[in-house]
Amino acid sequence: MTAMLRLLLLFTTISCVSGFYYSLWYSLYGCNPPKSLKARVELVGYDNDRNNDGKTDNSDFERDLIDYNYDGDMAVIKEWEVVFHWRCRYGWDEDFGRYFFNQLDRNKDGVMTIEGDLNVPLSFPGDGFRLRQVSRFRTFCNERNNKPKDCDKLEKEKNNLINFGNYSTPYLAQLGTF
Ligand SMILES: [Ca+2]
Ligand SMILES: [Ca+2]
Ligand SMILES: [Ca+2]
Repeated sequence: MTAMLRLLLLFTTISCVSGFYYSLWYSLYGCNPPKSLKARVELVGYDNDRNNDGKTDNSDFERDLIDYNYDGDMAVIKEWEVVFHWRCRYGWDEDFGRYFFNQLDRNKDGVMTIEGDLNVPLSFPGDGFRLRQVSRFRTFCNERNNKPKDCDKLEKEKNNLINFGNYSTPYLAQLGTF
């Protein structure tokens, strides 16, 4: 990493990260996220089944969170790291990244850690995990008065989002409220 990049890293870590710096980072990292919601959800599902056993559990989460480290501190994931990762890797809106971080930070201490926030056994079948991503985004959009543009895609991609998974019965029941 060049001295210039290190300086940027330090500055963004200790500063309130503005949209300008996010944009700069996206350029530096060569972010090229998927455009469709379906592709994003599939990619989130792929990233969260690292051992490819068809389900997502704590070991998958812990492995995936390594990729959220942008400041050299692997043990602590900050809000801006989540916002950046979700934008760069998946293309989710920054506001949705903050919304997601707030859910990750289960003990509400302002940071995400395995000890503080992933200290309960978690396990989801692959289709259920993907559906959780769709449901979370739908709830986020429903709660917003000023909806990000991505929220328009929900209705347009509704059929694709419903059909891409082989949902099990409990999850199909949830889809009925889509
Ligand atoms: Ca797995
Ligand atoms: Ca970190
Ligand atoms: Ca926390």
